[in-house]
This record gives sequence, structure tokens and C-alpha cells, in this order.
Amino acid sequence: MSLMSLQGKIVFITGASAGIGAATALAFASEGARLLLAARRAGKLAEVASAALARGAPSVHSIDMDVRDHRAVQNAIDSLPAEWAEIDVLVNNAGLSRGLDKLYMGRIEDWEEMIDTNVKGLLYVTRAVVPGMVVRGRGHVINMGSTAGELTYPNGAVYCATKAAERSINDGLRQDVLGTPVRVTSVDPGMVETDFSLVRFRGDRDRAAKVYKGVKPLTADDIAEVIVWAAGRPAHVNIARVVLTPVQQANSLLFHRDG
Ligand code: 8X3
Repeated sequence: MSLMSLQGKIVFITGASAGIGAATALAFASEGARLLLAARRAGKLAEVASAALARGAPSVHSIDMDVRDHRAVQNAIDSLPAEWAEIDVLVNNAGLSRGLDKLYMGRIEDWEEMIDTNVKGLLYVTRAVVPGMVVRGRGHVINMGSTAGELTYPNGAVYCATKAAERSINDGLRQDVLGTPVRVTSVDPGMVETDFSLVRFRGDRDRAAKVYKGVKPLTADDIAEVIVWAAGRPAHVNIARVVLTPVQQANSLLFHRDG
């Protein structure tokens, strides 16, 4: 079995300034990959870039990009310097949740932000990057899904719908690249302790902390390890989907909380 060496590979990660995206950047850096990092927060992204270089990435190129703007996404990919243009691995990580409300009481602007980022943003980046992979005859797209995409939970209909859409897009893309060597993977975590809940509750730390109460959640590093593992499989192996949860979580509705 010949594992895929990640040394010198160009890995493009969206939402790379924090959480799972930042942890994934560092994990690929440890494998000697070259990192193309995109996010909206240039300051935070610069910190991740420095840490990645310290971890062993031979080079890092950062792009200030909002995945919700399809022209900006296409332009960013079209204008990459030649030495960065041949993306080997795309990690479609940018995503967020906003609010936890009954559907009929939800805020329209929260819905737009989630749908524009998690669904349309994923499509825009995929549309801009995958044609080059098909032409080059190599590439791997790794999408961030969620247990929320398998089973809808109360007050989360729109967020869960965006992750159900990710599941459909992931499976559709795999069918549409069939006949090329391009691989397509979805990594679907349950509860992960990042700024996810803080963002969902717009900075309300007490409410965010309650989400993780009595449960030992997954960490961003746990997810990054799985992403790097999927990318490192031999070229003939496609990992279609990985679902991972804390031991204290059975699915998106059922937890065992201590105390
Ligand atoms: C994140 C998992 O259950 O908090 O996608 O929505 S959950």
C-alpha cells in the first residue's frame, strides 16, 4: 500500500483563521504540505500562517477572501501566482451557525448568512477549484459536513439544512468527477469545542459554555487528524464520509451529560 505523500502538496483551506480550519492548517504543515489559506480575518490568518511555518510548512500563501462573494472567489483562484495555482487538496471548511430558534421565529439575516456561507460559498469555491483538478488529473476535495446534516435537531432547522445540503453536494460531486482521479470526502463531526457556539450565540459565553456542559467534546485537532488521514490514503482509495462524535454523543439529538 503506497500512502499519498503530502510533502510539498498544495492544500487550500477556507475558513483557516480559527477552529477546525486553523487546526487543519497546522496538521498539514506537520506533513510538509504547502498551504494556501483563506479567511476574512487577515490578522488572525497571519497568526495561523506563522504557526504553520513554524510547524514545518515549506511555504504559506494567504488570501483575504469571503466565500460568499462568488466573483471574489473566482478572481482569487484565477489570479493565484503560478506556483500556487495547482491545488492538490481543497478543504471546504468555511462555515458557521447563527441562532438557535424555532423556524417560525428565526431571523432572516441569520438564515442568509448560513446559507450563503455553508451552501453557496462551498459551491463557489468548488466551482472555481475543481475544473483545474480535473484538467490536471489529480485532486481531493474534503468538505466539512456535520451530524446535523443527518438528523435535524429542534431550533436548528436552517443550520441542519445547510449541512444536509453539504451531504448532497458532496455525494453529487463524487458522481460528477467519476472517471477522473479526483477524490471527494465529507468529514462529519458532532460536538466540537471551537468558537462554533460562541459565533452561534453572537458572543454569549454563558450560553455557549452550556452546550458543552457535562460532555467531553471533540477538539479541532481531532477533526484535523481525520482530514489529514483521508488526504493521505493511497491514490486509489476514496474515503466517502467519516462521521465522528464524542463518546458521550450518539447522534445530533442524543447526549450523555455528566452530573
Ligand atoms: C456542528 C455540530 O450538533 O453543534 O455542526 O450542530 S452541532
